[in-house]
Amino acid sequence: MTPKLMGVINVTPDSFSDGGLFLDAEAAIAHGRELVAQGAEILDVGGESTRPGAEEVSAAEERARVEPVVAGLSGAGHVVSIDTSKLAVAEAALDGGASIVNDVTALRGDPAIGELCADRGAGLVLMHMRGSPRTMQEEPRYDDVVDEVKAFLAERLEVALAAGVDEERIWLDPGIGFGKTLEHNLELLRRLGELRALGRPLVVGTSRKSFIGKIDGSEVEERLGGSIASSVFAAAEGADVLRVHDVAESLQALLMATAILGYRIPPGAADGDGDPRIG
Ligand code: HH2
Repeated sequence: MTPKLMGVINVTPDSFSDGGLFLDAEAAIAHGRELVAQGAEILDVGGESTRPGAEEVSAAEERARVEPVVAGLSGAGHVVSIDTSKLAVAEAALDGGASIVNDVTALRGDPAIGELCADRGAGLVLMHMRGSPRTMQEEPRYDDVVDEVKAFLAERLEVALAAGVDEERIWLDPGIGFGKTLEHNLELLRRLGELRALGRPLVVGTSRKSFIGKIDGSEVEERLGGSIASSVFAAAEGADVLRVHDVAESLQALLMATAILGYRIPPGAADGDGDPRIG
């Protein structure tokens, strides 16, 4: 089975790869429809950039950016996740038809997002990040990055469960590029299979990120090859959901890799089809 593709829609002026392209709601909705036509099963709508050093956006501004896009895409029957760490934005998005909250702070920004997801029966993505987007790239250090990310995700999973979120609706993400050096990112991808022991589906986002550029000096718009290679590798190591900007190209690469390798279930893989919306 090929992992699900989560297509990225950044309704921001300053996202690192596509900032300003989809700030207009109609353009963002059209882009979302195009990503679905290309094979995206989930559309991840975000109104605030998490790139290193990004300025924070008020909840009112973030809501104004994402609400029409969430409503337009979920109204057309698409599965929408809201990429936010703010309760008010998450709540408005779920009201507007989103069914998953993608919280890059893993309930550390606004812990009440846990209760919100529990009440609404929404899916929840918990991602590892060291510090906050402003500070995360200041000399990241780990004794063993995989062990530390795994322990963090296990702890955040417990917090989400204590808030009442249905375990079957929780996905975990090692947070590629969030408070990690090149070597940390590579190590996490190389040993991704170790995170299967957490028993929950894994989301992985490598698309266009700067660790690719650190390997070959490529600029953000030149990273398709590295994005695809890392996505295919993550899939082979057991990723269940890949968060990507380039859906058509990623899907073709994944179908090819799957055809060659066949779907292999890594040791310790979670049961079920890994869809938190179904439970
Ligand atoms: N990466 C980004 C944003 N949200 N969410 C999850 N779960 N996993 C990720 O790896 C992840 C994420 C950063 O990418 P992008 O949205 O393209 O850029 P920006 O944050 O600048 O808008």
